[in-house]
Amino acid sequence: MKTALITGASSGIGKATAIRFAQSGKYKLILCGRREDRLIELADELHITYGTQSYPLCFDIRKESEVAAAIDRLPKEFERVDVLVNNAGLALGLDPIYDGKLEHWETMIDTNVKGLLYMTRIVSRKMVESRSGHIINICSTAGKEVYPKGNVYCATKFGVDALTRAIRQDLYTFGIRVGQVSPGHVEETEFAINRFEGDSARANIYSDFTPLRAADVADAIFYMVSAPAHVNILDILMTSTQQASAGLVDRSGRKY
Ligand code: NDP
Ligand code: 8X3
Repeated sequence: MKTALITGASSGIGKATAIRFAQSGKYKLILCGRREDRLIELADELHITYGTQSYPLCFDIRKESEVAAAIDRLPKEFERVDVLVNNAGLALGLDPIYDGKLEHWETMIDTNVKGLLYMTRIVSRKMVESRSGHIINICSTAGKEVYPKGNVYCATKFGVDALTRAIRQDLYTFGIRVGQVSPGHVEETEFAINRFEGDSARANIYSDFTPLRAADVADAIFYMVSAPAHVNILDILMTSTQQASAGLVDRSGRKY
């Protein structure tokens, strides 16, 4: 049985990914996030529904010392991580550069870029030793094209896009696979409500078109890990049928 570590498993895409891996019956799971109650609840649910063995691991990914301590306290049966899904991340605000909030910028950079780096550094070391493993980053269409007021969030996702390709070049000779999924708008997540800091009117961005669902992204991630060992999928760029680019969304109603 392989072990998959999923960051940001307490909500949205990470939670859906945990459920998808559990459904396969082929993985033990390390479920990461800051909200321990959510991780415990998910671990219980996966155990009852699918018989999955999960280990909730609570830490703030922005703090390197917490990341290191968390990986250090993994019990023996979860020590070897075969799949790392670097999913934890967020957007904060939608402001022109001159109105940007420094705390928003720092939180996005610390979480989306530095947190991903802390996780990858520590977990990839063990993968290099064992000459195997698979790392999947969650990028975004925001890592492919910028949009007005997306400035720093887009920059962090362009950073993820560059890191995925750079990490691939560092690890391919060790038999470690590296790739990313780059989704457009995804509902069944807390992404929009967090971006607009609880303002539900501003966060109401999915009512006039059908976006991707968190489970669609989870399916793509699971497809990547399920490909034969000699196949490395570098990037799955995916949007809903009603979204053609960051700025092109058919908002004529929910069609699906
Ligand atoms: P959610 O807000 O639903 O989930 C974000 C997850 O990240 C939560 O589980 C949260 O856990 C975790 N997280 C955030 N900050 C930290 C932190 N400091 N330390 C540890 N964990 C943290 O959003 P999504 O599921 O949508 O987001 C997942 C990823 O998908 C992100 O990287 C996002 O940028 C990306 N994405 C999202 C899209 C969308 O439209 N929804 C589209 C494209 C990409 P907790 O709060 O418990 O710590
Ligand atoms: C999330 C998609 O377009 O809101 O990464 O930036 S978008």
